Amino acid sequence: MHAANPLDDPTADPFQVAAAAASVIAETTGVERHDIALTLGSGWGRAADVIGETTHTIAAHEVPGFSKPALEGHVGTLRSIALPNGKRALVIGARTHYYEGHGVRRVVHSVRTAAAAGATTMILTNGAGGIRESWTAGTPVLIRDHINLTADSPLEGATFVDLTDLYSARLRALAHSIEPSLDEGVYVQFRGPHYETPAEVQMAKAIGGDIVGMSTALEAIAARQAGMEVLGMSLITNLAAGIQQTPLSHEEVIEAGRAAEPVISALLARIVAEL
Ligand code: 8IG
Repeated sequence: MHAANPLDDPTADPFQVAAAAASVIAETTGVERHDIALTLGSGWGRAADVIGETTHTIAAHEVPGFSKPALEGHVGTLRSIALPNGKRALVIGARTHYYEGHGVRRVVHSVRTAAAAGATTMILTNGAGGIRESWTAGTPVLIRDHINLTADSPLEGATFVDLTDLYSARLRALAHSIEPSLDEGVYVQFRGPHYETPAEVQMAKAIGGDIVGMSTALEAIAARQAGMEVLGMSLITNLAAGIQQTPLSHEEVIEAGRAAEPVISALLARIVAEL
């Protein structure tokens, strides 16, 4: 059995749990503050090995509020990495997805922990489906904006947060200066865990979406609430249902991620080096 997660207590203050998690990270690593945090989704895991030198690896379940990953290919660790430019990165390899059903507090806990650990830049990556037919599996895309179709929010009560420039124009310009060929797109978060029907993909396209996924929008909102600057990137691991003519499979997604991993990891390392 797992120890009870403090976030499952509805009377708990999620920001206090995040502060406790940040304290454990600081004590375990001896690093008082981390400057940048990265959540590495499907296909992006290798980036942790190339952006800098890992000085500490912490099992996520040893940190308050975190849980073991639900999925193979999602590594349940937090890593403290010394970057070549002297900054410190916290790499979160333990994403909790909304579809796991533990509630949105658990989903955004890693982002709040990163903010409590001192991070002012939040890099959110994911594997996702592509709606644009010009994209192929293995294409990395910058997230320009999102549409949140979960009908949920990490914000509680009358907390009004502006999302006009959620995916920082400054950071997108920086990414473009490093890789001018990067496309940008609007990320549409569905609840999942089923993939969309072709009709739902056509709806996402009609309302302005380019990318379909199951993770990043809720996390980005929490990052903005915490005052962080957000960079979002999707690896297109498949074309969305009905855009590609063959059925979607998780194996296909994992394989596309594996194939693209060296290229996108190197790209992310070059971006992080400029932050
Ligand atoms: I990887 O086609 C991956 N994640 N919603 N749709 C949604 N999420 C995804 C997809 C997809 N591919």
